[in-house]
Amino acid sequence: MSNIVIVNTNPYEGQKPGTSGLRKKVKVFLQENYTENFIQSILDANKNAIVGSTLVVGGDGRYLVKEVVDKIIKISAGNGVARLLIGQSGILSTPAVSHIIRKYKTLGGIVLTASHNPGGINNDFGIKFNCNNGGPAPDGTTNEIYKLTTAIKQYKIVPDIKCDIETIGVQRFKVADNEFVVEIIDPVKDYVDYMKEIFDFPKIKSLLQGSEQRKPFKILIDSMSGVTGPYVRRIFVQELCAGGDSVRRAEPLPDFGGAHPDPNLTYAADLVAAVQHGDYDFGAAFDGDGDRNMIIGRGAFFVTPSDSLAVLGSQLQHIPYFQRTGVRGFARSMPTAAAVDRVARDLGHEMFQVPTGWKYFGNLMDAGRLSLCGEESFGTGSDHVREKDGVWAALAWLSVLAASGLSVDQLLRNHWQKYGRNYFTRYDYEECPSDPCNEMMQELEKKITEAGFIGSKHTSGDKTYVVAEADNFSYMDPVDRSVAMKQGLRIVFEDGSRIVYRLSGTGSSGATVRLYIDSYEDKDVLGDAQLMLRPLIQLALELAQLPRYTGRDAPTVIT
Ligand code: VG1
Ligand code: CO
Repeated sequence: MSNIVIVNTNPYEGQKPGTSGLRKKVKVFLQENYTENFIQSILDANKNAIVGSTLVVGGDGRYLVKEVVDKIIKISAGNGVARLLIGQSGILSTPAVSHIIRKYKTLGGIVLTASHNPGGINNDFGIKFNCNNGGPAPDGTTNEIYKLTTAIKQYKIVPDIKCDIETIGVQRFKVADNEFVVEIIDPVKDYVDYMKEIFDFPKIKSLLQGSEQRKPFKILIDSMSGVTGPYVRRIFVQELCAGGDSVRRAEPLPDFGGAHPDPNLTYAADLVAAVQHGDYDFGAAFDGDGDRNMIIGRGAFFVTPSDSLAVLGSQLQHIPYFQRTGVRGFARSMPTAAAVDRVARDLGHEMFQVPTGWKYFGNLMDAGRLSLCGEESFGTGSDHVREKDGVWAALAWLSVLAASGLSVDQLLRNHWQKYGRNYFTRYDYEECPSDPCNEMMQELEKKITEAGFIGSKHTSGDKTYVVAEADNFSYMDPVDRSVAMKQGLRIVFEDGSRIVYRLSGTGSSGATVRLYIDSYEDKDVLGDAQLMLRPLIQLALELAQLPRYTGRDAPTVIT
């Protein structure tokens, strides 16, 4: 029998979860009791429900995941949790955690990831709590966790539990007089079974294999050394028989091979080059924890996440899951371009615009009002789980491609022909000094909310824009009526084009400024986004005096 030990501790400042959990440098988490404090606070936020509960635990394979899994086991045991479901070796993708919470009806789960941020001893780690709907904890819960971290005095731990997380199976421990069970599970199986229910695997397989009339459809899937490697191998290689050379970087590495596991044109440039110069019809990349996706077509034709959402929205009838459930509303985060809004209008679905962060979609899904949603930051997903889901998005695209018989770029061109095109770009200025960036946002907010700004005219290049609306975006959840304030500065012009400024809530040091630009064209749909948007970009930089405040004359990443 093992005993519970109560350890005295002191609060740490700054354990406030951001857009998606608590993200800090590994070395911050390594401070004495830092991680223990946060875990204890997560458990305490669940109050009495924690006693006798089941929790899911897993992470993206980055540096420190296994050590923190061990701490979670011991602290859970100390707090009366009855059972943990843990991915073998501590591996579970974020969407897989969401699915497992829902499938086994657990109280929630703890996800160990800093998502698309780099890993390794000198980089980032993260801890996130998901609730019993499988989704990231809403603001109310994360605020409660934060409050608890500011006052914590003790945590409860069972130090002498020795648990082998490398071997699948059930391990039973006696803690005080109760049984504590740890079940090490296959990280991939439940998720793959679910994907086979959602999609028509034989149909995707025959697309990939080709037929007498049609060449095989060649794909290249890049896991970026993140958590999706084992999922991708099982699904694309074993189930869909795509061939071993159709996956790359499919081994999860603690430091992601030194790369930035963020599927965009900058950090997944390798994949883009491979598809551009190789004989591939389709490429996809996923981030560290497997919730983001980037989709490209033959010749590395890039599909913006905003367009990806709109195209999928118009084609859901090809996916068996939606044939069964029907299609309810659509949603996007505020900075995401409004391409999907046009599809929703056309098909008669409800359309929602929420703040940045997947946690805002959960209530709408739980209320049965939302089927498909996405963010411009390479997040796409549906109500099959309560997280965005990279592998799901790739399978959704392959389903649509199989049904239509078209190429990725033909599909996009047809879509633009029908609905017009929302040109979109995002500029990221990563790890800038914080103070000037905060000041920039304050000054800009003042400027755009001053009397006279609405209606003002701004000339850039050969275009003149008239401001129709300007605010700091706020959102009231239509289900529980909770309000999220200050979610990004928006300037909307009379012609519908738009500039959005936000500070990132996922960075671990300094400030990351995000600038989002979009405009709509109904005829001129085949242009180059950077050229089409140039006058607006210029205007956006000037209005905020962004180069002056950030000290940068170019962004770190352009999407
Ligand atoms: C970013 C994205 C946001 C996304 C969040 C989590 O947040 O902009 O759309 O939901 O990351 O994604 P921010 O606050 O840095 O802009 V992930 O893949 O970290 O779970
Ligand atoms: Co992620």
